[in-house]
Amino acid sequence: MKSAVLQLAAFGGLPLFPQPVHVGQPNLTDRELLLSDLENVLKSGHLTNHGPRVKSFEQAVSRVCGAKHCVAICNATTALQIAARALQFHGEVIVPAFTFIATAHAMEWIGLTPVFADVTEDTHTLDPASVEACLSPRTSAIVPVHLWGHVCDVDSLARIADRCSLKMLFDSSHAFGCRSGGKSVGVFGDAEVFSFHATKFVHAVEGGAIVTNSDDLADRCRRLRAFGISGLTEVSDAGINGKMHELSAAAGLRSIASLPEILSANQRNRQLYERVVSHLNGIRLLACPDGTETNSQYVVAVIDESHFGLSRDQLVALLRAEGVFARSYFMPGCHRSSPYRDAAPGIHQRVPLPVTERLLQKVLQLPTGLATTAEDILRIGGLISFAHRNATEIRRQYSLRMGRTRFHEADPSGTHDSSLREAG
Ligand code: T4K
Repeated sequence: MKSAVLQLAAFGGLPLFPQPVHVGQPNLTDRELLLSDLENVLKSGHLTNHGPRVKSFEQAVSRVCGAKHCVAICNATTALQIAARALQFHGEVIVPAFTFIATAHAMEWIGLTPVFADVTEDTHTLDPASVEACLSPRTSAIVPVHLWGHVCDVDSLARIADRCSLKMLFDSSHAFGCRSGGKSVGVFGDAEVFSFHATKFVHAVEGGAIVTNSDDLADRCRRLRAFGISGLTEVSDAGINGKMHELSAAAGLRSIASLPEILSANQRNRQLYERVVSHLNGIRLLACPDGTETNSQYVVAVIDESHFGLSRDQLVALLRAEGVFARSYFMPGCHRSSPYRDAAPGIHQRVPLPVTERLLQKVLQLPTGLATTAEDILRIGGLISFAHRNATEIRRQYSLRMGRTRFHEADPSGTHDSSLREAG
C-alpha cells in the first residue's frame, strides 16, 4: 500500500495492480464444461438458425424471468430495435438521458426520435415527473432502463403509459435476475430486453433477448429476427437477421447455470466495498431501491467532491494509474452525444436534465464480478481511503502537473489526461 503521495502511480510510483482489474471483466465459470459444450455444438453440425441450444437458452431465460416467451437475439441493441418495430413504435420515444448510448441509438437507427427525460437522484432510473413533461402528441412509447440492475418505478411509469395509451418497452440490459414487488424483471411493460454481452452479469459472449407474456408479440419478434420469413416460401414482414447462434447459446446456458455463484460473488463484493468505503466522508455506494432485489452487477459510487476532497475525475484518474480501471459511465450523456446534441433545440431535449447533469459529474463504477477478489477490494478500498486522507496534497500535485497524469501502460481508454471522457 502507498505511504506517501509521490508513491502514487499517477505521480511516478509503481502501480498497485500490475495486472489491471476492470469493470466488466467477463464472468467465466466451468471452463472445461464450456469447452466441451462448444465442442458438442461443432460436432453437431447445427451452428445457427433456430438450433436446439438457442431453444434451451430461451427456455432457461423464460424460467428465470417467470415470463411466457423469450426470443433470443444476437445482442440487446438489435433486440430493442426488433421489439420496437414489433410494437409499432412511431414518432417520439421517451428514454432516459442517463443510460448507455445504445438505448437511444437503437431507436434513432430505426427512424424514431428519442426524447430525453431525467432520472431520479436516489435510483438513477427514469423520473416519472420528467416523463410527463416530455409527453407530446407524437409520443408513442416509453423505454425505461433498469440501470445498474436497479428496477425502475414500474408502477408510476405504467400509470402514465396506460393513461396516454403508450407502449412500454423496458431496456433491462443490466437487470437479468432482478426483482421488484415479488416479480422478476421480464414481466413488466409490453416487453423487456436483456443484454447477454460479455460484460454482463450472465453472458453469451454477445447476446440479447426479448421477453414478453404476449403470444402475438413473441410471434412478430420471432419473424422479424429472421428476415420476416413466415413459412417455407412466405415473407410477411421486412425483417432483419437478429438471430443468436448456437455457440453463443451454449455459452449463455453455461453462464445461466452459474447464476447463483455469480450473484453471491457480486453480493459479497458489494458488501466488502461497503465496508471499506462507508466510513469515508464524501463517497457513498448507490443502494438498491426499497422493495427490489438487484443482481449487484455494478458497484456504483457517488462522489461528493466538497467532502471527499477530490473530484470524481481526479479519483478515477488516480485509480486507473494504479491499474484499477474504474469507469465513469455514461459520460458525456446521451443528450450531449451525436447526433442528438447537433439537432435543433426541442427535438431530443425539451425538459431540463439537472439530475443527469449532476450524476455525469459524480458517479463512478468499481470492478466486481467473479474475477474481482476480496483482496483486490481491500486494496482498492485502501487506495480510496489514502486518496481521501491525502486529498489536499494530491490536488496540489495534480495542479503542479496541470492535469497531466501518468496512466497505467495497459490503460485501454488511451486517455492520458485527468478529464476522462467516456461514452461507454
Ligand atoms: N442498453 C444498456 C443500458 C446497455 O448498458 C447496453 C450495453 C445496451 C443497451 C446494449 O447491449 P448490447 O447490444 O451490447 O448487448 C460495455 C458493453 O460493450 C456494453 O454491452 C454495455 N452496455 C456497456 C455498459 O458496457 P464499453 O464501451 O464500456 O465496453 P468496453 O469494451 O470498454 O468494455 C468494458 C470493460 O470490460 C473494459 O474495460 C474491459 C472489460 N472487458 C470487456 C470485454 C468486451 C473484458 O475484460 N473483456 C471483454 O471481452 O461497453
